[in-house]
Amino acid sequence: MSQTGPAAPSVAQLEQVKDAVRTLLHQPEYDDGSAGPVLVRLAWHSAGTYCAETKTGGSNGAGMRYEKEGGDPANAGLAHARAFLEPIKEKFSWITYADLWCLAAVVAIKEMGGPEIAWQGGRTDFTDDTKIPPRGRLPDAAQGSDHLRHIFYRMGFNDQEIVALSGAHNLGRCHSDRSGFEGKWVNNPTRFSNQYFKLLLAHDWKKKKLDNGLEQFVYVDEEIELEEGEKPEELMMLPTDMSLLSDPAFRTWVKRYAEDKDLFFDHFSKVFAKLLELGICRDASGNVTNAENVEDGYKS
Ligand code: ZEM
Repeated sequence: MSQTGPAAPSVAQLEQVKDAVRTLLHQPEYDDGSAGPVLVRLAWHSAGTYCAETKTGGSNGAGMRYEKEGGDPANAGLAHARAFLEPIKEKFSWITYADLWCLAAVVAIKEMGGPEIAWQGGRTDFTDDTKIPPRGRLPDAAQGSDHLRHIFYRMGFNDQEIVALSGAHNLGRCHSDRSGFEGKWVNNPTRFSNQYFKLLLAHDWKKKKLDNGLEQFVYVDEEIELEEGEKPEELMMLPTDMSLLSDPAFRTWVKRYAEDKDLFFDHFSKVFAKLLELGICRDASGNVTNAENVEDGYKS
Protein backbone atom coordinates (compact mmCIF):
# COMPACT_ATOMS: atom_id res chain seq x y z
CA MET A 1 0.00 0.00 0.00
CA SER A 2 1.29 3.40 -0.88
CA GLN A 3 1.74 5.61 2.16
CA THR A 4 1.55 9.36 2.02
CA GLY A 5 2.88 12.03 4.33
CA PRO A 6 0.89 13.93 6.95
CA ALA A 7 -2.36 15.65 5.98
CA ALA A 8 -1.82 18.90 4.11
CA PRO A 9 -2.08 22.00 6.32
CA SER A 10 -4.72 24.60 5.55
CA VAL A 11 -3.83 27.82 3.77
CA ALA A 12 -4.40 29.69 7.04
CA GLN A 13 -2.02 27.39 8.94
CA LEU A 14 0.68 27.91 6.34
CA GLU A 15 0.15 31.67 6.43
CA GLN A 16 0.80 31.63 10.17
CA VAL A 17 4.15 29.94 9.66
CA LYS A 18 5.06 32.32 6.84
CA ASP A 19 4.20 35.30 9.05
CA ALA A 20 6.37 33.91 11.82
CA VAL A 21 9.29 33.56 9.36
CA ARG A 22 8.77 37.15 8.15
CA THR A 23 8.97 38.40 11.73
CA LEU A 24 12.06 36.38 12.48
CA LEU A 25 14.01 37.67 9.46
CA HIS A 26 14.67 40.95 11.26
CA GLN A 27 17.80 40.21 13.33
CA PRO A 28 19.56 43.50 14.08
CA GLU A 29 22.41 41.79 15.96
CA TYR A 30 23.17 39.18 13.31
CA ASP A 31 25.41 39.71 10.26
CA ASP A 32 23.85 42.37 8.02
CA GLY A 33 20.67 42.54 10.10
CA SER A 34 18.78 39.68 8.50
CA ALA A 35 18.46 35.93 8.98
CA GLY A 36 17.38 35.70 5.33
CA PRO A 37 20.64 34.80 3.59
CA VAL A 38 21.63 32.00 5.94
CA LEU A 39 18.08 30.56 5.73
CA VAL A 40 18.43 30.46 1.93
CA ARG A 41 21.72 28.63 2.28
CA LEU A 42 20.11 26.14 4.70
CA ALA A 43 17.44 25.22 2.15
CA TRP A 44 20.01 24.96 -0.63
CA HIS A 45 22.29 22.65 1.35
CA SER A 46 19.35 20.53 2.49
CA ALA A 47 18.43 19.86 -1.15
CA GLY A 48 21.84 20.04 -2.85
CA THR A 49 22.92 16.55 -1.77
CA TYR A 50 20.64 15.02 -4.39
CA CYS A 51 21.91 12.45 -6.87
CA ALA A 52 19.51 11.88 -9.78
CA GLU A 53 21.06 8.54 -10.72
CA THR A 54 20.73 6.82 -7.34
CA LYS A 55 17.77 8.96 -6.21
CA THR A 56 19.46 9.62 -2.88
CA GLY A 57 19.85 12.86 -0.95
CA GLY A 58 17.65 15.91 -1.53
CA SER A 59 15.35 18.05 0.58
CA ASN A 60 13.44 15.24 2.30
CA GLY A 61 14.46 14.12 5.76
CA ALA A 62 16.10 17.22 7.30
CA GLY A 63 19.25 15.17 7.77
CA MET A 64 21.25 18.16 9.02
CA ARG A 65 19.71 17.59 12.45
CA TYR A 66 22.10 14.65 12.69
CA GLU A 67 25.86 14.94 13.17
CA LYS A 68 26.50 12.89 10.03
CA GLU A 69 25.18 15.74 7.87
CA GLY A 70 24.98 18.70 10.29
CA GLY A 71 28.62 18.21 11.29
CA ASP A 72 29.84 18.21 7.69
CA PRO A 73 32.34 21.12 7.39
CA ALA A 74 30.45 22.08 4.18
CA ASN A 75 27.48 22.90 6.43
CA ALA A 76 29.46 25.03 8.91
CA GLY A 77 27.37 27.96 10.15
CA LEU A 78 24.01 26.48 9.19
CA ALA A 79 23.34 25.69 12.85
CA HIS A 80 22.57 29.42 13.11
CA ALA A 81 19.83 29.04 10.51
CA ARG A 82 18.39 25.97 12.23
CA ALA A 83 18.45 27.78 15.60
CA PHE A 84 16.59 30.77 14.13
CA LEU A 85 13.79 28.43 13.04
CA GLU A 86 13.56 26.36 16.21
CA PRO A 87 10.98 28.60 17.99
CA ILE A 88 8.77 28.38 14.88
CA LYS A 89 9.02 24.60 14.85
CA GLU A 90 8.13 24.58 18.56
CA LYS A 91 5.09 26.76 18.01
CA PHE A 92 3.86 25.03 14.84
CA SER A 93 4.84 21.45 15.61
CA TRP A 94 2.69 20.09 12.73
CA ILE A 95 5.21 21.31 10.14
CA THR A 96 8.21 19.06 9.51
CA TYR A 97 11.73 20.46 9.70
CA ALA A 98 12.29 19.49 6.06
CA ASP A 99 9.27 21.56 4.96
CA LEU A 100 10.05 24.46 7.29
CA TRP A 101 13.64 24.83 6.02
CA CYS A 102 12.44 25.03 2.41
CA LEU A 103 9.47 27.29 3.16
CA ALA A 104 11.62 29.70 5.21
CA ALA A 105 13.91 30.24 2.22
CA VAL A 106 10.97 30.93 -0.09
CA VAL A 107 9.57 33.49 2.37
CA ALA A 108 13.02 35.06 2.91
CA ILE A 109 13.71 35.48 -0.81
CA LYS A 110 10.36 37.18 -1.34
CA GLU A 111 10.82 39.44 1.68
CA MET A 112 14.28 40.47 0.48
CA GLY A 113 12.78 41.69 -2.79
CA GLY A 114 13.10 38.50 -4.81
CA PRO A 115 10.57 36.60 -6.89
CA GLU A 116 7.63 34.51 -5.77
CA ILE A 117 8.68 30.85 -5.68
CA ALA A 118 6.31 27.91 -5.98
CA TRP A 119 6.44 25.73 -2.88
CA GLN A 120 4.78 22.46 -2.03
CA GLY A 121 4.86 20.80 1.37
CA GLY A 122 4.73 17.18 2.45
CA ARG A 123 8.38 16.41 3.23
CA THR A 124 8.98 14.04 6.12
CA ASP A 125 11.75 14.08 8.73
CA PHE A 126 14.12 11.15 9.12
CA THR A 127 13.96 9.46 12.49
CA ASP A 128 17.56 8.26 12.29
CA ASP A 129 20.64 8.96 10.16
CA THR A 130 20.63 5.84 7.99
CA LYS A 131 19.24 7.54 4.85
CA ILE A 132 21.74 10.40 4.93
CA PRO A 133 23.98 10.34 1.86
CA PRO A 134 27.77 10.44 2.16
CA ARG A 135 29.51 13.80 2.57
CA GLY A 136 31.22 15.49 -0.37
CA ARG A 137 28.18 16.17 -2.57
CA LEU A 138 28.11 19.96 -2.14
CA PRO A 139 30.28 22.22 -4.31
CA ASP A 140 33.81 23.26 -3.32
CA ALA A 141 34.27 27.00 -3.89
CA ALA A 142 38.00 26.65 -4.56
CA GLN A 143 37.35 24.80 -7.83
CA GLY A 144 36.24 25.70 -11.36
CA SER A 145 33.63 25.11 -14.05
CA ASP A 146 34.30 21.35 -14.51
CA HIS A 147 33.60 20.82 -10.84
CA LEU A 148 30.41 22.92 -10.97
CA ARG A 149 29.13 20.84 -13.88
CA HIS A 150 30.06 17.60 -12.13
CA ILE A 151 28.14 18.62 -8.98
CA PHE A 152 25.09 20.25 -10.58
CA TYR A 153 24.63 17.81 -13.48
CA ARG A 154 24.48 15.08 -10.79
CA MET A 155 21.42 16.88 -9.38
CA GLY A 156 19.90 17.19 -12.87
CA PHE A 157 20.62 20.86 -13.61
CA ASN A 158 21.92 22.32 -16.89
CA ASP A 159 24.34 25.22 -17.56
CA GLN A 160 21.63 27.89 -17.57
CA GLU A 161 20.27 26.60 -14.27
CA ILE A 162 23.73 26.54 -12.69
CA VAL A 163 24.21 30.24 -13.48
CA ALA A 164 20.69 31.19 -12.36
CA LEU A 165 21.17 29.36 -9.04
CA SER A 166 24.53 31.06 -8.54
CA GLY A 167 22.67 34.37 -8.54
CA ALA A 168 21.77 33.56 -4.93
CA HIS A 169 25.19 35.00 -4.16
CA ASN A 170 23.47 38.38 -4.35
CA LEU A 171 22.65 37.47 -0.77
CA GLY A 172 24.71 37.17 2.37
CA ARG A 173 28.39 36.79 2.90
CA CYS A 174 31.30 34.47 3.51
CA HIS A 175 32.50 34.01 7.07
CA SER A 176 36.13 33.24 7.93
CA ASP A 177 34.98 30.91 10.72
CA ARG A 178 32.60 28.95 8.47
CA SER A 179 33.87 28.43 4.91
CA GLY A 180 37.16 30.29 5.47
CA PHE A 181 36.34 32.80 2.73
CA GLU A 182 35.65 36.40 3.71
CA GLY A 183 33.25 39.15 2.73
CA LYS A 184 30.15 39.78 0.67
CA TRP A 185 29.49 39.70 -3.05
CA VAL A 186 27.39 42.87 -3.31
CA ASN A 187 27.01 46.12 -1.36
CA ASN A 188 23.52 45.34 -0.11
CA PRO A 189 23.53 41.62 0.78
CA THR A 190 19.99 41.51 2.11
CA ARG A 191 18.36 42.75 -1.08
CA PHE A 192 17.72 40.15 -3.79
CA SER A 193 18.74 41.50 -7.22
CA ASN A 194 20.90 40.77 -10.28
CA GLN A 195 23.71 42.95 -8.92
CA TYR A 196 26.02 39.92 -8.53
CA PHE A 197 26.03 39.37 -12.31
CA LYS A 198 26.56 43.07 -13.01
CA LEU A 199 29.52 43.25 -10.65
CA LEU A 200 31.07 40.07 -12.03
CA LEU A 201 31.17 41.69 -15.48
CA ALA A 202 31.93 45.26 -14.44
CA HIS A 203 35.11 44.85 -12.45
CA ASP A 204 38.62 43.70 -12.77
CA TRP A 205 38.66 41.11 -9.98
CA LYS A 206 42.07 40.56 -8.39
CA LYS A 207 43.22 37.36 -6.78
CA LYS A 208 43.84 37.65 -3.06
CA LYS A 209 45.42 35.01 -0.85
CA LEU A 210 43.94 34.85 2.63
CA ASP A 211 45.97 34.07 5.77
CA ASN A 212 44.42 30.59 5.86
CA GLY A 213 45.82 29.88 2.38
CA LEU A 214 42.50 30.11 0.52
CA GLU A 215 42.33 32.27 -2.58
CA GLN A 216 39.39 34.51 -3.44
CA PHE A 217 38.90 37.43 -5.79
CA VAL A 218 38.38 41.02 -4.65
CA TYR A 219 37.60 44.45 -5.94
CA VAL A 220 38.00 47.73 -4.10
CA ASP A 221 36.21 50.77 -5.43
CA GLU A 222 38.96 53.38 -5.31
CA GLU A 223 36.90 56.04 -7.07
CA ILE A 224 34.40 56.23 -4.23
CA GLU A 225 34.67 59.29 -1.94
CA LEU A 226 35.20 58.29 1.67
CA GLU A 227 34.55 60.15 4.89
CA GLU A 228 37.50 60.51 7.22
CA GLY A 229 38.26 57.21 8.94
CA GLU A 230 36.05 55.24 6.55
CA LYS A 231 37.58 52.20 4.94
CA PRO A 232 36.88 51.44 1.29
CA GLU A 233 34.52 48.52 0.97
CA GLU A 234 35.98 45.38 -0.52
CA LEU A 235 33.65 43.05 -2.40
CA MET A 236 34.52 39.45 -3.16
CA MET A 237 33.99 36.56 -5.57
CA LEU A 238 34.76 32.88 -5.01
CA PRO A 239 36.87 30.97 -7.55
CA THR A 240 33.66 29.15 -8.61
CA ASP A 241 31.96 32.53 -9.16
CA MET A 242 34.87 33.60 -11.39
CA SER A 243 34.53 30.40 -13.43
CA LEU A 244 31.10 31.64 -14.55
CA LEU A 245 32.99 34.44 -16.33
CA SER A 246 35.74 32.38 -17.89
CA ASP A 247 33.53 29.55 -19.17
CA PRO A 248 31.87 30.66 -22.44
CA ALA A 249 28.60 28.76 -21.93
CA PHE A 250 28.20 30.09 -18.39
CA ARG A 251 29.27 33.61 -19.40
CA THR A 252 26.42 33.91 -21.91
CA TRP A 253 23.95 33.53 -19.04
CA VAL A 254 25.90 35.87 -16.74
CA LYS A 255 25.53 38.56 -19.42
CA ARG A 256 21.85 37.91 -20.00
CA TYR A 257 21.06 38.01 -16.29
CA ALA A 258 23.15 41.19 -15.79
CA GLU A 259 21.17 42.89 -18.57
CA ASP A 260 17.72 41.61 -17.71
CA LYS A 261 16.66 41.45 -14.08
CA ASP A 262 13.17 40.16 -14.94
CA LEU A 263 14.63 37.25 -16.88
CA PHE A 264 16.90 36.41 -13.95
CA PHE A 265 14.00 36.59 -11.47
CA ASP A 266 11.87 34.36 -13.68
CA HIS A 267 14.64 31.77 -14.16
CA PHE A 268 15.71 31.89 -10.52
CA SER A 269 12.16 31.36 -9.35
CA LYS A 270 11.81 28.25 -11.53
CA VAL A 271 15.19 26.75 -10.69
CA PHE A 272 14.89 27.35 -6.94
CA ALA A 273 11.48 25.65 -6.95
CA LYS A 274 13.10 22.73 -8.79
CA LEU A 275 15.95 22.62 -6.26
CA LEU A 276 13.52 22.36 -3.34
CA GLU A 277 11.76 19.41 -5.00
CA LEU A 278 14.95 17.34 -5.42
CA GLY A 279 14.49 13.92 -3.89
CA ILE A 280 10.74 14.41 -3.35
CA CYS A 281 8.46 11.82 -4.96
CA ARG A 282 4.85 12.88 -5.41
CA ASP A 283 1.79 11.04 -6.66
CA ALA A 284 -0.59 12.55 -9.23
CA SER A 285 -2.34 14.69 -6.60
CA GLY A 286 0.94 16.05 -5.25
CA ASN A 287 1.10 13.93 -2.11
CA VAL A 288 4.63 12.99 -1.12
CA THR A 289 5.20 9.26 -1.35
CA ASN A 290 8.69 9.26 0.15
CA ALA A 291 7.26 7.82 3.38
CA GLU A 292 7.24 4.47 1.59
CA ASN A 293 10.87 4.92 0.66
CA VAL A 294 11.76 5.95 4.19
CA GLU A 295 10.58 2.52 5.36
CA ASP A 296 12.36 0.51 2.69
CA GLY A 297 15.31 2.75 1.96
CA TYR A 298 15.43 4.70 -1.29
CA LYS A 299 14.72 2.78 -4.44
CA SER A 300 17.70 3.16 -6.70
ZN1 ZEM B 1 26.57 29.55 -1.83
N1 ZEM B 1 28.22 29.81 -0.67
N2 ZEM B 1 27.65 28.31 -3.06
N3 ZEM B 1 24.93 29.15 -2.93
N4 ZEM B 1 25.53 30.69 -0.59
C1 ZEM B 1 28.30 30.62 0.43
C2 ZEM B 1 27.29 31.44 0.93
C3 ZEM B 1 26.02 31.47 0.44
C4 ZEM B 1 29.00 28.01 -2.97
C5 ZEM B 1 29.82 28.25 -1.84
O1 ZEM B 1 30.95 27.52 -1.65
C6 ZEM B 1 29.45 29.20 -0.84
C7 ZEM B 1 24.83 28.37 -4.04
C8 ZEM B 1 25.90 27.84 -4.73
C9 ZEM B 1 27.21 27.83 -4.27
C10 ZEM B 1 24.20 30.97 -0.71
C11 ZEM B 1 23.29 30.38 -1.58
C12 ZEM B 1 23.65 29.52 -2.59
C13 ZEM B 1 29.60 30.54 0.98
C14 ZEM B 1 30.05 31.26 2.25
C15 ZEM B 1 30.32 29.67 0.20
C16 ZEM B 1 31.79 29.32 0.41
C17 ZEM B 1 29.66 30.42 3.47
C18 ZEM B 1 30.08 31.07 4.74
O2 ZEM B 1 31.28 31.24 4.96
O3 ZEM B 1 29.18 31.41 5.55
C19 ZEM B 1 29.42 27.31 -4.16
C20 ZEM B 1 30.81 26.80 -4.48
C21 ZEM B 1 28.32 27.22 -4.97
C22 ZEM B 1 28.32 26.64 -6.34
C23 ZEM B 1 27.78 27.27 -7.37
C24 ZEM B 1 23.46 28.18 -4.41
C25 ZEM B 1 22.97 27.32 -5.56
C26 ZEM B 1 22.71 28.90 -3.50
C27 ZEM B 1 21.24 29.06 -3.40
C28 ZEM B 1 20.43 28.96 -4.45
C29 ZEM B 1 23.84 32.01 0.24
C30 ZEM B 1 22.47 32.66 0.39
C31 ZEM B 1 24.99 32.31 0.95
C32 ZEM B 1 25.15 33.34 2.08
C33 ZEM B 1 25.00 32.67 3.42
C34 ZEM B 1 25.17 33.60 4.57
O4 ZEM B 1 25.30 33.08 5.69
O5 ZEM B 1 25.16 34.81 4.42
